Amino acid sequence: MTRVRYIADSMTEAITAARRHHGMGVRIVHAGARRTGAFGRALSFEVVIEAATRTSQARRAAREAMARAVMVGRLAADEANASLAAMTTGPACAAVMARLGARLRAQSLPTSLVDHVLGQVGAELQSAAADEIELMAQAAAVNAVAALLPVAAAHTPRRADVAGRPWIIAIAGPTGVGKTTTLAKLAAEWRVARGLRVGLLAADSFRVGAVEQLRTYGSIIGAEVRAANGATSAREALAALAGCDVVLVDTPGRGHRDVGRIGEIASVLTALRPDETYLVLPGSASARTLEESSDAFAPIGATHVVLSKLDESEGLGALIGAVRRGGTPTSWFTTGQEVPDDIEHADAHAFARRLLAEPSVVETKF
Ligand SMILES: Nc1nc2c(ncn2[C@@H]2O[C@H](COP(=O)(O)OP(=O)(O)OP(=O)(O)O)[C@@H](O)[C@H]2O)c(=O)[nH]1
Ligand SMILES: [Mg+2]
Repeated sequence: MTRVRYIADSMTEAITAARRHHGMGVRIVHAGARRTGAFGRALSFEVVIEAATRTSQARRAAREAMARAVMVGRLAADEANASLAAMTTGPACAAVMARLGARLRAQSLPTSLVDHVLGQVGAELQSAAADEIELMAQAAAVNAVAALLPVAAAHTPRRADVAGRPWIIAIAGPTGVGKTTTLAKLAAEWRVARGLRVGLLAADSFRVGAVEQLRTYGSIIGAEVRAANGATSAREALAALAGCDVVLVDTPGRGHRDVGRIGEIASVLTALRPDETYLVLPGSASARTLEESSDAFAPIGATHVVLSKLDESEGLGALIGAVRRGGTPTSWFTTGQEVPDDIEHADAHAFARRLLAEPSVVETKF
């Protein structure tokens, strides 16, 4: 007996997916809410069903019948194999593959990666019986897409992380991608929920509104805020925040063609020597812009990528292309404007399910 877990944004969605794959009479053995998201504040819903192994039984019975037929000489072995293959491929399979290909292309996944995913899914379907095709294709597609996104957890700052020195995280990227909002989400969680001493450093005090935005967050959260302009004053501002456990450095947004000013950010970061540098890439940008941004921001030496605005994206595949091009792993996803809730630890399978718009099969057997 196989158990299958469905996780979705609503209970209805999870049950609908289970019924679609296993029929209306599916037996639900567990249903409930689970806490997800980076800080456990988001909710998702799961149902665990007992998958009647009708499918596997039918397949086994067919195999046995054919084996018996071969034994009694009514069918030659190759005819038996052909019959079995006909059960596992055919129009249902082609339709599922066509739909999958269209979805991947619509999500702007680079063509070579679309072919790769279809190849992987096709290989999995070789062993699928007709009524298993959809379920197996979904699980295989989620796994294949997930394997394309490099993910690595960022460091979680702690009190007095490095004796006498705060843990320093710089956040950089194109204009308006959600750098300051991401910084505020992290700062709020670390200050309010974990009680860390958090410092915020605005690395561009000339830009109208930028320091004010940070000061507003700082006063709500209870974080000390300093502003600087240029490498020397940034070092001084950092020295003033030496008593903090973690310092988050906000940098001004730069267009990806503004090579000179990206260089200025890189030299401020060189002076600050952050422990980690996050590059923020938004799901709302085109594939071309994302790739150009990934190239243009190479000088900042990012250690982690934040994929922002996933809730607004219609081309999540383009983000995979950009991350693979830059070669820096993804650590965070942001999924809305709410501070601090709309941020999650990067999870390649969650990303793949979002890209494939699947209510998702997380585990197929347990
Ligand atoms: N939908 C959505 N909006 C977001 C997300 N993150 C940030 N935003 C919104 O995007 C807008 C710009 O956010 P900021 O954090 O100011 O962006 P920024 O990169 O700091 O901008 P600059 O400093 O001007 O380059 C704001 O309206 C945010 O509320 C997200 O994950 N999803
Ligand atoms: Mg900003």
